[in-house]
Amino acid sequence: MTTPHPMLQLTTEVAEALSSGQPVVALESTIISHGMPYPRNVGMALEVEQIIRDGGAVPATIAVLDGVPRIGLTRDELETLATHPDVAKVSLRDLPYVIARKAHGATTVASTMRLAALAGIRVFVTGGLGGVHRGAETSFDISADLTELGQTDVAVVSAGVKSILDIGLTLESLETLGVPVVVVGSDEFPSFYSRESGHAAPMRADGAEDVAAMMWAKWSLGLSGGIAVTNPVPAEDEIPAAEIGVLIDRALAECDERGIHGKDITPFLLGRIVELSDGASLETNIALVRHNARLGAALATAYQSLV
Ligand code: PSU
Ligand code: MN
Repeated sequence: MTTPHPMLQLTTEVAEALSSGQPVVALESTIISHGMPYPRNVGMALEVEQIIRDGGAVPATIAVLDGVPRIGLTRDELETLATHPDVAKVSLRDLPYVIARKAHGATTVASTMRLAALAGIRVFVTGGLGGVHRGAETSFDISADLTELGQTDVAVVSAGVKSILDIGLTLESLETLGVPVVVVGSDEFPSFYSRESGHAAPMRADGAEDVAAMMWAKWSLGLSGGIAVTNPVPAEDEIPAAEIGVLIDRALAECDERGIHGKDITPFLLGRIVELSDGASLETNIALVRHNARLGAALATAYQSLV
């Protein structure tokens, strides 16, 4: 077992689970503070923790509170993240700033991965990954989620990459970075709201044991970096790609018109897509996070039995 970094504060439950070799699943907090409206965000956060417990693992939601990187949060702390107006979106580059200023921060996939790894957690569940934005050839807007996947040893369960991003370029980047992208139970890479993206699955696995065996093989060989474990949204919850595509294009055009850029792009687009879809995209988002939590608990359990 890795000794957690002394600057982290773990809950007793998470610390005991890690030291006794029980499965632990990390969860991010940007999805709570900047990814969904209140009160659905806090409802989702609590529900996902319960799904992970029901799956036999211990949940560890990660955030920075008063400048302290926290691994595992109380219900009140989740509520704070969901409602507090001054919770910054914290990617990898922002960690030193929020820690030094003793501020609150909601961690993205990139920073959650790094803090999870520093705690000794190998499985992390989220909704969607960041990636290469459309137009990145001029904007250079490429999420630090990708470079982090290239270097930090955590398996990240997501429902793929939204078509607010350039899915093809995101897959190319992940290949360059040496990141295995494995789709569970499908031959097509999904696009978050939909099971389809028009891109083939780079690799396919059929269940948590298959993915756990890849984690073991990668890290036993000393191949550092993450694994993008992609879990397509269940068919009954998906929004057809063509239907959501129209709304995504409209939200992207508005983003341009308003001159929104940098770290504000993803939260703006997510919020607008919820409005434009009359809330349907939020229901799909919550359903796919639940589905990912079930897989994450099974994956942490399967991996723990190999190490
Ligand atoms: N995609 C979603 N929901 C989210 C995010 C992405 O469907 O909440 C968040 C995640 O925290 C992800 C971050 O790591 O946005 C990526 O932001 P950026 O593109 O600024 O790196
Ligand atoms: Mn960006």
